[in-house]
Formats: sequence, C-alpha cells, structure tokens
Amino acid sequence: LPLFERLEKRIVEGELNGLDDDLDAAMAEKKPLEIVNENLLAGMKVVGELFGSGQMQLPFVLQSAEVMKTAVAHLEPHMEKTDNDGKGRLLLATVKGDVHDIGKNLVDIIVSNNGYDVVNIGIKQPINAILDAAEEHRVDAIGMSGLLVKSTVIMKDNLREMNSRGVAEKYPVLLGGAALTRTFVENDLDEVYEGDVRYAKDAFEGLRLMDRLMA
Ligand code: B1M
Repeated sequence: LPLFERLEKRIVEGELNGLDDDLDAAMAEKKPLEIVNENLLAGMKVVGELFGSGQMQLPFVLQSAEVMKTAVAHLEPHMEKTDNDGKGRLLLATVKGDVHDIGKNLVDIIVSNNGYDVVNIGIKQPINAILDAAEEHRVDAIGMSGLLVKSTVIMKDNLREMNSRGVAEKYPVLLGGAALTRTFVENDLDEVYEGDVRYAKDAFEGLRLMDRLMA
C-alpha cells in the first residue's frame, strides 16, 4: 500500500509495528497536522463506522485508539508552535460518564501550541470537579467534550448548574464532540445558559473561538 493509505489502515487495524517509521516518512511530505487531519482521522472515521454497524468489536476499537494516541504523540513535538504564550487559559474536560478523550486531547494540542495555557483535567469529570479546577486555575473559559448522546444531556445539566451557582457570566463555555450538533448548541443550549456558550466542530474552531473570546 502507498504510505498514506497504509497509515490510515494502521489506525483501522490497530497496527503499531512500524508506525513511527511511517510517520517519519509521512512528515517528509506533509505537515504533522495535515497527517492527523487527512489520514489519521480518516482511519478513526472508518473505525467509528465499523463499530457502529457491528463489524468491529470494542477491544479492537481500543487498539485503534491506542495507535491514534501513539501517532499523535509522535507527531506532536514536530508541530508548529507560536512563540507568544499566556494569551489566556482554557480548562478542558470530558464530561461525567464519558471516557472518549482523543478529540479533547487534540484540542489541547492545537490550543496550547497557539499560545494558550490549557488545564486538561481528563475524562469522566463531574461538574463539581470542572468548576473547582476552573476556580483553582483561574481559567478564562471552560471547554467540555463528550461523544456519547447522553453526554449532551450532561452538558445541558452542567450549564444549568453553572447558572444556579452564578458563574455563567464568569465562564464562557466551548462545547465539542461527535454527539453534538451546531443547532443543538446554538439554539437549545444557548437558551439554557445565562453566559456565552459556543459550539466547536473541531479543534481549529476551538482555537478560533478562544481567539475571539480573548480579543
Ligand atoms: Co466509543 N462510541 N464507546 N469508544 N467511540 C463512539 C462515540 C460511537 C459513536 C461509536 C458508534 O457507535 N459508531 C458510540 C456512541 C453512540 C451514542 O452515544 N449514541 C460509542 C459507544 C457506544 C461507546 C461505548 C458505550 C461502547 C461500549 O462500551 N459498549 C463505550 C463508552 C464508554 C464511556 O464513555 N462510558 C465506548 C468506548 C470507546 C473506546 C474506549 C473503545 C474508544 C475511546 C478511546 C479514547 O478516547 N481514549 C472509543 C472510540 C475510539 C470511539 C470512536 C470509534 C472514535 C472516537 C474518536 O476518537 N474520534 C467513536 C465513533 C465516532 O466518533 N463516530 C465512538 C476521533 C476524534 C478526534 O474525534 O472526539 O469527535 P472527536 O473530536 C473531534 C471533534 O468532535 C472536536 O474536535 C475533534 C477533531 O478536531 N471536539 C472538540 C471534540 N471535543 C471537543 C471539545 C472542544 C472542541 C472541539 O472544545 C471543548
């Protein structure tokens, strides 16, 4: 197989052997972020389709996720970074009950490489933990990620909880993850939250939203 097809196949098949060599060869032809966006994410998309249609079992999805993470970790040091930092601080968490973190961690990489401090508190984070960390680290915005349909309900509850604690004006919220839609966030959730809530389709939109918030 040609190099870039092979990379995509590595994600689908969860094949780590020879991954680093292929990534190094790929970096001679493309920027690391293009490899992530064009090849690795294409592989994860196939994994999602196979899993969703029952053609792939969970342990194999886990292996694919491991290869994805290993690949991103290999590429990350080679990504372009801006020199200016301290543009603002973003808290990132995957919401309660949800373990998916590949997308959230990509947001972390893109946003922190572009001059922001990111406080990434991990997966399955209840709203208490999110707000405690936001307070402790004096963040400028809160980013929540979730891939399960039930996570969209949790996000709504979280926004309500933030209203009732009186912190909505203080924290603009960025939301992302495959189960969300722009309409749901911009209509339903925007109506719920007394502060500013925005939808980010991908990590780059997350960055653009931070730039707009901190301008
Ligand atoms: Co899960 N899983 N999974 N899974 N998994 C999905 C989400 C699913 C759609 C698969 C399917 O059925 N087709 C489905 C959800 C169905 C639903 O809710 N309706 C599903 C399911 C059912 C499950 C389990 C329940 C399976 C089970 O146990 N029976 C279980 C859930 C456990 C739990 O959370 N409690 C489960 C477990 C897992 C693994 C552990 C095996 C693994 C996760 C490993 C990990 O993350 N460490 C996994 C994976 C890998 C997937 C799929 C195949 C791929 C997800 C992924 O990493 N995509 C996924 C299929 C799919 O998404 N269609 C699926 C790549 C990633 C870069 O994309 O996270 O969307 P994504 O991030 C994007 C944007 O969304 C955005 O930026 C990124 C791109 O730049 N973004 C943000 C994300 N967060 C953002 C935050 C922002 C801004 C942008 O600001 C804050």
